[in-house]
Amino acid sequence: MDDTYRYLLNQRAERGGGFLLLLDPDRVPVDHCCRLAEAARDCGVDALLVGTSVMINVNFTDAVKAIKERTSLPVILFPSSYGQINPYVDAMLFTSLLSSRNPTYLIDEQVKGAPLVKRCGIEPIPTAYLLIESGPLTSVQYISSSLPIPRSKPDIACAHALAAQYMGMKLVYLEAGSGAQQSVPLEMITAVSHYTDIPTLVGGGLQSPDDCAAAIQAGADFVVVGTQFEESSDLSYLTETASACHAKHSLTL
Ligand code: 1GP
Repeated sequence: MDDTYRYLLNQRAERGGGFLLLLDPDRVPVDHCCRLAEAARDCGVDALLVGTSVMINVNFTDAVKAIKERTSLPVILFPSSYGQINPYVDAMLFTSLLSSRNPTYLIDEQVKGAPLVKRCGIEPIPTAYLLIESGPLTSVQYISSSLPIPRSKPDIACAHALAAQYMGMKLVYLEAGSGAQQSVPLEMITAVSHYTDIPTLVGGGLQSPDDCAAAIQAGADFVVVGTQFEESSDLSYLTETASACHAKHSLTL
């Protein structure tokens, strides 16, 4: 039942860090997402995340099906709404926006989505989603009507992450927001990873392989990158980014 979660933990243990490529088929042409999906495994990507903050353009379910058909990597749904749940994913970050005090994203979306997850046979991975202050207002802050955790307050992030652990969640996602001006502070990543026992994902505003390597060195278990590959088909850059997240590989190069 927890095949994808175990797979992620194994990848992280074997490679010294994990790289999750985020594909947003609503913002990016589906053909481009499919090309990346096809190349991802050979480039060293550990798994694909699919999701979008607002559905405007495509039939999301058809787009996810097309992506899934192009890869043997696990495809993990990272939805902003229960309306994105579909049967073509292997697993789903079953997130609760714990940094918010807005009940819609703390519990309401989850109640609406849970029966769909069960019906579709998707592996739910309970995930605490924490928004971190990152400069100008991000889409996710705006859509969720919630305040991010101040970037100079790692202790507040730690308290949220520990609460998530005590509630049985399996991942903590420190999120600066897609295209964020500033990524999650390294001190905060280190503080959270030392303070809790559950693996951390870090994403938002990571702009280079060096940024990704720094997040992993600071204590992130997995790094999530989306925007950098929305327009680029540079597969050597994708390989370089994946390898920067795999601390064991970088140390042996
Ligand atoms: C957004 O953390 C992800 O939810 C990825 O962010 O698009 O800035 O890489 P970027």
